[in-house]
Amino acid sequence: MTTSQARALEALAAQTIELPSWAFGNSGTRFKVFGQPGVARNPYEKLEDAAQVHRYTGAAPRVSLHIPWDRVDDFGKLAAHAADLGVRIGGINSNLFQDDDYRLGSLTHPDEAVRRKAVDHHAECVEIMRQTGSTDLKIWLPDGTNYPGQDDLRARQDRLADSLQQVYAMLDPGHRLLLEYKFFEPYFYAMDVPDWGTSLVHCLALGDRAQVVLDTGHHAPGTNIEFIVMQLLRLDRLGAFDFNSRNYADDDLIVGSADPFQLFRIMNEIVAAGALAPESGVNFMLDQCHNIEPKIPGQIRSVMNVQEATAKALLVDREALAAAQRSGDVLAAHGALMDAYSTDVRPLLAELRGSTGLDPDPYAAYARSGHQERIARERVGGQQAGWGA
Ligand code: PSV
Ligand code: MN
Repeated sequence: MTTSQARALEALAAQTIELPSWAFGNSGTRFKVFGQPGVARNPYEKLEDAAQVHRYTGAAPRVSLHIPWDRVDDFGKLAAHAADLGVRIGGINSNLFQDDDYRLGSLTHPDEAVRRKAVDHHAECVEIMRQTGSTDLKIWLPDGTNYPGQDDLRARQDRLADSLQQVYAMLDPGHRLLLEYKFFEPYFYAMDVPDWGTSLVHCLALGDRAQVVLDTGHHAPGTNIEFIVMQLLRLDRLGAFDFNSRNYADDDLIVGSADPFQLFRIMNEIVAAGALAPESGVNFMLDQCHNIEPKIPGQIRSVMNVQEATAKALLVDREALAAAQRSGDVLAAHGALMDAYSTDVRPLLAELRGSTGLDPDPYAAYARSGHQERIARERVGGQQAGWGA
């Protein structure tokens, strides 16, 4: 084994990826939600499914919750259940997009009473963070307008800044506020946090513990996402990723499926900035929906895709790359990246898994385990969980 492979193995052993609870519920498009046998019926079962992903990959020890979808009577009990399963609760996602009061906005709404309701929802989320040991409050702001003139764009920003300030003030010292941006949907003229610049401006105004969330599906086609990654890292404001793939809109497909090269380029910026280390604070999360494929294997595949892109980024010969860049050798510099990207890293990852007692092929090991058949058999009756339920 070369030194660079050994170093890559060490870094890969420390990498973790956070799973979304909602990936284990039924999901679909506005046209159809396809149910699947054995789908989790409550947050406890979602955690059991997530724990399977961790069991076979060894790299997914945390689960994000979405409130109110994952509301339970006793969050301490839910956290203990997670611990029993060998995982823990990750970020707490607030939900500002499924209440009739939010038709014209939530944290930006013209009516003070609606803004208060949206702010208060975060008090519940912060309390859940305390009860589950979570450190991240994640806010995706669905607010926006559909028509020019519908509302005053600047006043909405001012109201948002004020609401976020109130939410930030609720946090405990070890907590972070993570603000996600998205350029369109559910509104189609002007979103109130459409881009990383707007998210960053609000985070800078809030304080050090406010950071930007980059969801890979939330950009216009052709956007150079790795540039944004680099810039946010440079400013120490990249809090987390929501990883997924897009072909057209916010498709929420398996990360690395539509454009594995883009995922490699993103991970290359991460590795180059030393941000892979857990201490960097960048939380690598998935935000995906498995509408037609089975959910647990879909998440396993996703974790493996992130690991593969990371392994390739770790194999970039940084010295050769820097030398080529310094001497202006365009093709040698590009070649240094492409050599790493073209490397088959599956044997290296198999070795990583073998060294920790895991099956070298998590996907096949899960398929052989009989778990999928067992949950299909046992989880009968009750209401299957769903995105939005
Ligand atoms: C919005 O499209 C988003 O990316 C936010 O992260 C939400 O919390 C999530 O999707 C829900 O699936
Ligand atoms: Mn997201």
